[in-house]
Amino acid sequence: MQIETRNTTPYLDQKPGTSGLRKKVKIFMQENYLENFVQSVFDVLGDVQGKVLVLGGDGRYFNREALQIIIKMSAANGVGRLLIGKGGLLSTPAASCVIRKHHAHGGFILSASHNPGGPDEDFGIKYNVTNGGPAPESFTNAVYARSREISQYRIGAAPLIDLDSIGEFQAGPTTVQIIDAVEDYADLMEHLFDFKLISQALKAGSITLCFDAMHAITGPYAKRILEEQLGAPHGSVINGIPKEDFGGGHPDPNLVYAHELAELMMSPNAPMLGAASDGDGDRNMIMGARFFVTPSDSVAVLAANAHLLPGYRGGLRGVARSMPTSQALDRVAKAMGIDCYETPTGWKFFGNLLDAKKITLCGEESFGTGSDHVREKDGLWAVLFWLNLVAVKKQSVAEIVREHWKKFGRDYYSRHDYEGVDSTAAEGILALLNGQLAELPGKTFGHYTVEFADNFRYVDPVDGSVSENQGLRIVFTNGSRIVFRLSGTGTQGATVRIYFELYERDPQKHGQDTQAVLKELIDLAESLSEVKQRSGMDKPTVIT
Ligand code: G16
Repeated sequence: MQIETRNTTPYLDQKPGTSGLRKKVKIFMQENYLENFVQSVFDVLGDVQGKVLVLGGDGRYFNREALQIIIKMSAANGVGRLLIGKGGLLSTPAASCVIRKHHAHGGFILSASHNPGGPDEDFGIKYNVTNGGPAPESFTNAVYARSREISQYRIGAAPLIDLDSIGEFQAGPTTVQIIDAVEDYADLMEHLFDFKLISQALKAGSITLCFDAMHAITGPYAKRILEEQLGAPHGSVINGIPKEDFGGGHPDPNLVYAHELAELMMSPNAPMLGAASDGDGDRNMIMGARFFVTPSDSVAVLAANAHLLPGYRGGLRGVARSMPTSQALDRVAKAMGIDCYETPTGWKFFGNLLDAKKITLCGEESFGTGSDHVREKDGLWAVLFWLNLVAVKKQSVAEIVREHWKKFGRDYYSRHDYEGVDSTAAEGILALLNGQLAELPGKTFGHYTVEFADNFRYVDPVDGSVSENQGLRIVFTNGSRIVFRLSGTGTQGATVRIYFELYERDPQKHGQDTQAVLKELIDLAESLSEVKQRSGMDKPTVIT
């Protein structure tokens, strides 16, 4: 195979965000744009001679073309073996699973997650390291620095690889192995959950299920595991064929974008469990019949009940949540006598805690839940966890959550997003708030007195690394909170996220409307931040 070293000029905008580099497809299709980023990763990795890398993506537009480029560049950079999911597909948690199981050096995951796909939409790429998790900030910062000075990249003249045939091919020094995208992941799930019990309940009809794959990557995984292995009736998985443009939809599993499922679950014909996953399969939304489980509650319920499931019978070492996620998990941890860590937003921050065996389970408000089985959040895993729980407890989803609130109290929780805000205006909103933080403690607004207000700073308890500017939080004396931050995953303008939380111990008050309960905090946040005037929007674009 002939190896070519091509000259290139740097792009200055290749800074990875919360989870890898995400941009419009058209940006990625610019000359050498993808090549520059991939070579920057190889340059930071150093010697990859003979090493194993995993490759796969969520199947969105440009996935296949990008994979062929990365295969040629891997060969030119001396990679020993590439493991690639059939069809170029691997869900993000499955990629993490394959990296770990096959002791790979790392892997490239091609996805812009929950962002829409298609020629005018989004594409993304991220590198995961040996533990199967997203590369830490030190690595992504080094890649960014490299991308700003890159002058050459290496590419091999390898023929196009048939991504749709399982088997081995040679691309110069690199063996390219096309693997079943689902198998390793499905094996792992079988070890964590009581497949026999779930299967009996599904076949007997004592549990009914609808899983919305949103035309994205989890279709093949859900069909194989839920329908073929566990015996859920055919049709339990809807929108199960991955499409390059996700059927024109927005593959984000929340009440707004997963509306087909949400409508079914709110109808009289609702099955017992409704669930959806996102573009790359790492997010999940859980619903019961006419009942929505907030992601913050979901991780708390899972932690409180983990001991009932085969993979977690030994108990939990500790748990973790991202800072804006509600404190429902902290209450469970306290009752169990285990540590609960508070990390910045971004799954990468859980990796060290999992590797150091400080935690077993973790979750985020952004529809992410996971455990030490892989180093990514895992959508289908969460669905199987809930299925197993419903089968063991023989209760509905709503009953399980209400019982949980009765025991621990309820954290009313909501996130308001203002999407597509002019970047300067969005930064102005955060700057305005930042300037007020020092004066807020001790001030009273209606029913709320500020206990403290700060710009969240994280010191990793494992390696001591420091992450600054991770969101502004205003914490009140009654434990309520308002958190403000800018999203790190958008590709157009800025997204201002405002998170609200109010704790209610009294079970008599657990049945109220969330937005109504949070109204005073919402009004306060809007007035302190001037978000409406400065964004020019009279309401949030998405409320979850
Ligand atoms: C990514 C990260 C998550 C994060 C989410 C939202 O998820 O892995 O840890 O919570 O983005 O981040 P932001 O609030 O900055 O937009 P995904 O599913 O997009 O890969």
